[in-house]
Amino acid sequence: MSLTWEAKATDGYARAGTLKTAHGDVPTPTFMPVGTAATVKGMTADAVRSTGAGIVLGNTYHLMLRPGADKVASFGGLHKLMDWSGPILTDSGGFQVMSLAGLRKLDKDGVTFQSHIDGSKHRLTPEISVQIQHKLDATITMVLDECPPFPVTEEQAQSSMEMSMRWAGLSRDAFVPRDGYGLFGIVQGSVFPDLRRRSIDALMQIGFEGYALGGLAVGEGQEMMFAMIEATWDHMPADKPRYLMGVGTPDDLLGSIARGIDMFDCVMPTRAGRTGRAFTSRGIFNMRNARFADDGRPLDPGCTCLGCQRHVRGYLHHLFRAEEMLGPILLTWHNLTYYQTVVAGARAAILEGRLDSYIAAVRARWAEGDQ
Ligand code: PRF
Ligand code: ZN
Repeated sequence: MSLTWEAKATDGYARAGTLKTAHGDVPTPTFMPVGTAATVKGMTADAVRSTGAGIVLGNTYHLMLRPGADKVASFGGLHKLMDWSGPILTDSGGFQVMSLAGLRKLDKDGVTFQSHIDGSKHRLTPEISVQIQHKLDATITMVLDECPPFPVTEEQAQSSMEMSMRWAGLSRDAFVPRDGYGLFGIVQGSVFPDLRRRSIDALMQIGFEGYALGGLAVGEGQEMMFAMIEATWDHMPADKPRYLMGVGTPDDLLGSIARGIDMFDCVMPTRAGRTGRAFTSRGIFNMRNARFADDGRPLDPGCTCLGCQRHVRGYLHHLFRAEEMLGPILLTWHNLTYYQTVVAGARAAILEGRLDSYIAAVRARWAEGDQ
């Protein structure tokens, strides 16, 4: 049987559940660290596990170009290569082609593009994307879709969505089912609730193990993004996981969890960590800031990460100023731990029917700051 998701409790629109896969169970809501190139940058798999992560994300686009899907398969798949025995979700590539590739040409059957690494020519179709994700041994395969830019006219959003729905059917046909593995559809339709509802209907006709919301967090703003989740909540199948792609800040996560989202991925905690930005229970700090030079406190006193357990803020500040590689490593580790802590706290609150007060308390601490 394909992977399943089971609800444990609800609180308003929010859901706490369990994703059951061939590579283990994951409590939801869950945040998936981004391991684009078969690595969560700067982190060993043990370090990623220590943050509380239960599932990580990989990228078809990057891995097909380097080291290549056949190469990954020859090493026994992405889990083995990365030393990550838990589930892995891979994105399908279309979104990354549009944001990263050189020359690219979209047609009704797929996209032809030039590698951003060496300019070589490649093609992705729904079938090719699914086949690559099989070679990578993705626990969760994503359908190939097109994410329209924002803003876009309703006419353009409609024809793009209809193409993505046709591709979703072709992706389903190409997907070879295996026990504990699954294929997720991706809802498109930009900021047009009617298009999004039609997209969901089209995906449900095909049938998927999970439903992702794509085409959001592309510049429409948090309010509009939340409005789209709300507008489609009762259209989504209640017994399948809901994945909001490429989101977001801790505040985005809390607001989206309250609106029924079960899964997230985002480069934010890792990318911010590499540039000295820390997400903490007292808000966002830039560790390069001179105010941390003589600060002898742990970054976030309640945090369980290695950096917060063993080091002071003044050390992190020094590492970033001196451009030492341990700075990005420790801050990536911390940020991922903080994201997992926020989401695990939300899950515990849903199970106890107190999500609203949990969110209010987390937001109040951010507003208070640390001075
Ligand atoms: N589609 C896919 N991956 C994505 C997105 C999408 O729309 C987004 C949009 N935020 C992030 N990643 N396939
Ligand atoms: Zn920490």
